[in-house]
Amino acid sequence: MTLKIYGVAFSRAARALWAAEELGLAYEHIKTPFSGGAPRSPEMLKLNPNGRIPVIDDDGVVVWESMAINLYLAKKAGGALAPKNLVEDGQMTMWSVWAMTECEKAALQILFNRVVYPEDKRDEKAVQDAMATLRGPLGVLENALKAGGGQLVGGRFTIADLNVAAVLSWSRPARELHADFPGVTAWLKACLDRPAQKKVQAMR
Ligand SMILES: N[C@@H](CCC(=O)N[C@@H](CS)C(=O)NCC(=O)O)C(=O)O
Repeated sequence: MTLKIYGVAFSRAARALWAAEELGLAYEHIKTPFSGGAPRSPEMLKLNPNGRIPVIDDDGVVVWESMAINLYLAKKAGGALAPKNLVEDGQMTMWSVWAMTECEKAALQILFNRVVYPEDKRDEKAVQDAMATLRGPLGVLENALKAGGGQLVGGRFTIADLNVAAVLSWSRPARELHADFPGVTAWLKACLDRPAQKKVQAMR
C-alpha cells in the first residue's frame, strides 16, 4: 500500500501534495473535495474526526493537520528538506506553527477578499485589517531571511520554507503589503516557482 493523500489541490491539501512532490514520494491522490460535506462522510471521519482535509494514510499511519503532515513526510523521507538534528527539528516546527498561528487567518482574509469572493462580496476593510495584522510577522520573516542567507533553517530550502510559503502564498494578492518586504517577496517567489509547486498548481 502506498501513501494516500486526501484532499483537492485547491485547498490546504496542496501543501501535502507539494511536500510529496518535493520529496519524490510515491503517493495516491484521493481528490476529496472540502465542500458538500465530503470530509464528514463516515469513511473520512474515521481518518480525520475533525471532518477536514488534508489527511494522509501512510500505510496505516494516519496524520491530519497540514503542517504536521508535512513535517512527518519530510522526516520520513529524510534528505535536504528534513531536519538534520534536534535543533533544526525545533526550528522547522517553530516556523510551521508560527505560520499557522500568526499568519494563516489574515492571509486567508486577503485571498478571499481580493480573489475568491465575487467582486460585490469583497470586503476591503477586512483586507486592510489583515494587512495590518501581517506587518509584524512579515517583518519578523524579513529579518530571519536576512540572517539566514535567504532561507529559514540550515541555509537550504527545507520543509520550513515550504510550510511558511504555502501559508503566505494566500497573502500575495496584497501586493502593496509585500512591496514593503523585498526579502520576503523574493523568497516567496523562489519557493512558489519551484517545479514541484508548479506541478501542484497545475492540479487545481
Ligand atoms: N488546520 C487544518 C485546517 C484544515 C481545513 O480547514 N481544511 C478545509 C479545506 S482547506 C476543510 O476541510 N474544510 C471543510 C470543512 O470545514 O467543512 C490544516 O491545516 O490541515
